[in-house]
Amino acid sequence: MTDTAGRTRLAQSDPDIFLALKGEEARQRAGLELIPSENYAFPEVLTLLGSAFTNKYAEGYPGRRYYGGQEYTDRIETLARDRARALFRAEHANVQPLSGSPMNQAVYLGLLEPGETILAMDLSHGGHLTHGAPVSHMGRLFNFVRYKTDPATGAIDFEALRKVARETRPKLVVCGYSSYPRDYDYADFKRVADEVDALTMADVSHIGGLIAANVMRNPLDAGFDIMTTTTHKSLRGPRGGLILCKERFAKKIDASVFPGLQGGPHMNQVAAAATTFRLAAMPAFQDYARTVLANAKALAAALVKRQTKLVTGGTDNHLMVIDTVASFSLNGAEAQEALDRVGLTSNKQVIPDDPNPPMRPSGLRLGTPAATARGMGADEMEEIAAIIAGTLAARGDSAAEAEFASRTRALTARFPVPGL
Ligand code: DSN
Repeated sequence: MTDTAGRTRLAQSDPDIFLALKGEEARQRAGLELIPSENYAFPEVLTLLGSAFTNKYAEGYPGRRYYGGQEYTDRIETLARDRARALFRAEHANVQPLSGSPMNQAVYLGLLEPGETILAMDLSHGGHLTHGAPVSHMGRLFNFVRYKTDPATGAIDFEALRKVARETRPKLVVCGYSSYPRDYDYADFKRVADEVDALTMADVSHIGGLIAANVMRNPLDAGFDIMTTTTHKSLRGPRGGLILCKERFAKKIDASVFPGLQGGPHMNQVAAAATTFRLAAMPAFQDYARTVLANAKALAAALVKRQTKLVTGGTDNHLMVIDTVASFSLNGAEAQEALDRVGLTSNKQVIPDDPNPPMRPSGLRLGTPAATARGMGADEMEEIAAIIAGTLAARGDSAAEAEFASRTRALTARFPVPGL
């Protein structure tokens, strides 16, 4: 809620929540988000999320809804779909998934039968929960089989992947990641999938904005059948999901999202997604995306210069993973907590075949989309790396941490948070 009248009312009617809101805003201003999946939404997005569209039910699709009063909801959803198709060079777009998990579930449930086989990346090697982790419902419903990265290079091992594909004959090959710091050659995935007659799906949730800006490869250009992305990460839009596919899957995907999996779409989110797709097509967004990548390279290099060991040695995208055990003799949880104390927000992260458990893993994940949205560049990446490496090397020394915390505050004071 950004309007003054609404804030004044909230302060009176629910002071507890109002104070928490103020606290979170202050935390976001004074600290710095380095979690690679987080970002600062465009100010226009914040306005639309708190708009009249939140009041409206709109089950169905434009021109075919179950309730009346759809003049403007039809208009925004049609614009959102058309803009998404143009932005990503897709034949069909569904903009209704409420977030990333239902988005991927809708694809699996729409195109496969329960029990069928899906080949996807191992979670500790960079995959995602919705790619069939045993703790997820999808992991129980479908038969997920795994590919991994090569321990020597840290890159996807395509020979091993081909071998698993031939042995297990998956119906769907999924690629996409939440902690893999490299780019993919999507044509390689497509070749393996074609050999075994499997469909191809790329979950590009982390890099959707970088693909929209054409600074990273687009799997649809390599002939992928399906591409999914969340809209709130590198795209800077509302929390939500987007499914892009070939026209021949359009009917099945639409029916799977609604009525298969979801009820009423969140039309405030659809409106905000439509505006996000327009903003992401602008030259300023391409500059932003290029800077996200340049900043990631600069941050990685500045960390390596300070004796920090990165998984795969560096990055080709917006994220990197520090092996905190090898670099600082700290587990990922201890490292995350130390950085929290100096105002840098990161997340503990499992590393490939991590011997340690997920709540106390061996790594820490960092990314540059949010810092770049505040306008930070190469000089700031150098300072952030110095604060990170210095804090982790200080291993809980409170005087050193106080010094690094004041350096973080000095940095963030110069770069306002967009929209706050
Ligand atoms: N939570 C997101 C991430 O951090 O990668 C993905 O769901």
